[in-house]
Order: sequence, then C-alpha cells, then structure tokens
Amino acid sequence: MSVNLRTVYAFAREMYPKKVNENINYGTAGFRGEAKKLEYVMYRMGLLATLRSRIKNGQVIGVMITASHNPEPDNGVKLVDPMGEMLEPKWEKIATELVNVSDNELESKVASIIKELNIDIGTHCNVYVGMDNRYHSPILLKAVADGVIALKGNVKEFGIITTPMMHYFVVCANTKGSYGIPTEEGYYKKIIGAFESIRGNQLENGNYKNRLMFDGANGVGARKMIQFLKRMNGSLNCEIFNKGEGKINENCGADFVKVQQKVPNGMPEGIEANVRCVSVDGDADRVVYFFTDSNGKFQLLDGDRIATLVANYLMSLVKKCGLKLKMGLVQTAYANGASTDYIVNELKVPVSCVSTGVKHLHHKALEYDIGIYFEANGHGTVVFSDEAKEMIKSISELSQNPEQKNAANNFIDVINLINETVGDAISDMLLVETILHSKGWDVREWFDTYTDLPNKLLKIKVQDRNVIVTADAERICVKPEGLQDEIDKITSNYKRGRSFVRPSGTEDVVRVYAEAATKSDVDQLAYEVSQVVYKMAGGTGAEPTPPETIYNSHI
Ligand code: NG1
Ligand code: ZN
Repeated sequence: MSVNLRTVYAFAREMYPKKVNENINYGTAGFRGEAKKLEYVMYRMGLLATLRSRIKNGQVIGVMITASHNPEPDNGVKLVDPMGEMLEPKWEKIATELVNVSDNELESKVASIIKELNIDIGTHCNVYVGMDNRYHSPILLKAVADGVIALKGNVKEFGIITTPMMHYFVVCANTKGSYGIPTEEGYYKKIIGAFESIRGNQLENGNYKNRLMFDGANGVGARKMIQFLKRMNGSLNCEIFNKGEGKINENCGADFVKVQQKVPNGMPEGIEANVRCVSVDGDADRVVYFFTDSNGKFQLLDGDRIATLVANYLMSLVKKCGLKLKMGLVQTAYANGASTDYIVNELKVPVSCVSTGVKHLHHKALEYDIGIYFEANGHGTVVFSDEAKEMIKSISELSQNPEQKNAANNFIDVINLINETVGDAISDMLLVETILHSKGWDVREWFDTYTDLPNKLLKIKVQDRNVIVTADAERICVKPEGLQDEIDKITSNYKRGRSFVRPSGTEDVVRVYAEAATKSDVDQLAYEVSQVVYKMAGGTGAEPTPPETIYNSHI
C-alpha cells in the first residue's frame, strides 16, 4: 500500500485548519476543551491512531470522543491502547507535539514520527472510533475518521457508546474474541448473561429489595441503561432519570453528586428513605450511590465504598473456593481516611496509594492476582491475573465438592460481569447490586460498614497551577517551598485532620482536599489551607471565603 503524506496536509488545509495558537497538552484524560476549538485536534488524533496501530502490528487502537463529566460546551478525545490501557506516556508526548505544530509543519512532523519510530507506513492498521452524545460529537468523529483515512487506515465507527464500551471493544478485537465479542450486542450479552446467571429467579433476598433509581447525567449512560433494561427481562427494577432532557452533567451525574454531596436535579423531590439511587457521569465510566436516610439526610456511597464492598465479597469467594490468591486494593490520596482504616483493620487487605489518574491505578492493580482499584469519585474496576482465572476455572471443572464447585461457578460469573478493561459505571453498578443481593443487604447495612470522615474538595484559581509540585503519590507538596510546612501546621490543629493540594490534570485549577473529624472542622481546615494556597501559589480572582459562605461559592 502506498501512502502519500501530501494528503495529510491537503486535508488539514481544506477541512481541519488549526485556527488557534495556544498550545495544548495530552493530559490525564487526553485533550479536553471547548468543542468548537477541537476539530483540528481530532483530525490529528485520527492520524496518530493509525501510526499507533501500525507500530503495534495492526492491532486495534480506540479513539473515544468525550469530555466525561465536564460541561456540555466541552468535548475531548482520548486514545485507547491495544489491551484497553490508556495511551502510553511516551506517546502522550508525541500526541502533544503533533497537535501543536502548524498546518504547514504537519506533514513533516508526521514524516519525522514515522522515521524516528521506524513505522512501516505501508502496512494495514485498524482504528475504532466512538463518541458520547454531545451535539458536537458527530462533527468531531468525522474529523477523527478523516485523519485515519488520510493515512489509509481502516476505521470502524461505533457511533454513540460509553467510554468503557470502547475499551471493551478494543480488547475483544485484539484478543480475537476471547474476552468477548466486539459489538454492542456482544457487550450486553456478556454482562447481562453473568448478572442474570448469578441472580437467578430470586430477585429479592433478605433486606435487599429489587428497586433502584438511576441518574443518567443526560449522557450516554442513560441511553445505554435503557438498552440494558430492554434486554434484562425485569431482572433489575430500575427507573431512569436525566435521560437527555437537560444538559449533560448539569446539576446531575456522578461528579455533581460526589462533589456537592446532594441529590441531583431531575430526580423526584423527597425520595423515600433508604431507596438506592445511583449516578453515573457523562460517559458512564464513573458511578456513585446515594440515598436519603430516615431523617431526610442525604448520604453518599462513593468509589471507596464500592471498593470495600467488592473486596469483602471477593475475599469470601476466594475463601469458599479454597484458594490462596494475592488480593490488593489501590486508592489515591482522595480516598477517605476512614475507608483506608477499614481496609487495613477490618478487611486486612493490602492497600496502596498512587497518583491520581486511572492509568496509575490500573497499572498498580495488575501486580495482584485480584487487583481492585477505585478513585473516590467512582471510577474503578477489578482486574484478575490469568493464573487466578485458570485456578478458578479448574476448580469449577474438577472439584468434587458441590459447595466449592458452586462458588467457583459463581466466581466465573462475577468475573464476566466485571469490565476489566476500565472502570465501567453500569458494570460496576450491576456488581454492587449482585453483592447486596447475595448478602441480603439494604443500602443502610452497606453504609454502616464504616463511617466516612467529613471531607471537602475545593478549587483555587492561580496564575500558573504548575507552580505546585507534589511527591509521595501527591500527598506532599514540595513546591512552592514552605507550603507543605504551612499545611502541616494547620492540619495539626484538627482531630483526624488531613489535607493536600495538587494541580488538576483536567482543569486550570489547583485542587484542595481536606478531611477531619467533624463537618465544621473540615470546613475550617479547607478554608485555612485554601488561604495559604491562594497566598503562596499566586491565587487570582476572589480570595477564599470563610466557612459560612465557602460551601456554595467554592465547590
Ligand atoms: P483532575 O482534574 O486531575 O483532578 C479528575 C479526577 C481524577 C480523574 C480525572 C480524569 C478528582 C479529584 N480528580 O482529575 O480522579 O478521574 O479527572 O477524568 O476526582
Ligand atoms: Zn467519565
């Protein structure tokens, strides 16, 4: 196959000219920004995906168009590597360079990447493209596809899908179907099949009631949940809200619920006490639960809660199978201190803390036979080693002990229910439902396993957020000098006080996290830390305001 690099420039000039001068970076979640400025970025990511596929011997590379939990005017793009991982860091740098050159330099930049990495441009390559349901996504999808076509790649468009569906399709394709079938139906079939096999005909158990309220964030998660329910024959009684009537993520969805700690708009006022409610984000890779207690108080069950529930359940399955498997749980500094205590003291599972960003968590989780990872915001999954899967399978096939055999069969279903390729809101939710059903628990029993420390997440605008440099999985601030000493001094005044700061990887802000023994303490602690950050890291705009008003104005 002969590829004429001149086409790369022709397409760029005619259809996707770069009209902005500012440089952008491939961050933790790819490129994000105002949708109207992204067409040239998408086209260039299409080009890059073909090079990435070619260097990986024609394996499928995924391109997902979404701005996840960000507001409706934004969009974004991220590349999915052959085994479902996020794009390799070395290529994040290449992506950044490719996007920032001028149209005139584009052809020679592509040529130099091909030369430096010794890419055989005449070979076949395969790119999958999918998008969330933002109104500007189709135009951006076409730009990616044109990038692939410009370099003579094969492009397969999946239309509107969730981010985790894209990861699943890529892995299925690259493992020749052994992980599943790389189609939308294949995805539903695998997950629903596993869910219904475990649940059987008994839809309720003990205090577990088959009733769930689902906030779809007006995003793609709502649409796909409708598709799940159509295929589920009533095995899950789930009512869907925020199906697309309003703007994506606006006052609803997992990020809103986690940060604001309140019921999203679009759900009925005065939901009955103890009814399980669930919120996903705009591209359905995050999930959190919440409920209103019998005193009318909002209660949140975030990613840490899901991780602990899952760890507890999987431990019991491992035990029932009579296996010895290395299990570990991976968190970030945003995990509630109470959850970490519970994991260490009650569950007695090894726990590690890594930097923010799924790639760090996923990578660490792969060190275990069973690696459970969750960000507090609800993004996470479980990964199983091939050896662990083999052991479970052989017990299921060979065991003479009916209880043990049954546990192994159950375990296989649970593994099939989990989307190991990346955090998947719907698959995670069905896993939680499965566990609560099997334990016969209502939401209150889950909630009572431990008590979260009151916590707060604030944003501070500064001139240049990169003046903040962190170490030790972002728990320590090493620059600007002296800031950590100030944080330590403030924190030491509060019982169970903990606070850290870091520059966001997806927004132009510095994030301040704080937790303490009481609500008023955490408000005051977050305020004091914000003040020193504002002073020492070059805050701009309004100064942090004291606790009485901080709650609404700074989140
Ligand atoms: P930043 O903006 O770097 O804090 C946010 C989340 C991350 C991760 C990314 C990617 C928090 C505090 N941060 O990153 O955990 O999910 O978005 O979407 O939730
Ligand atoms: Zn997301």
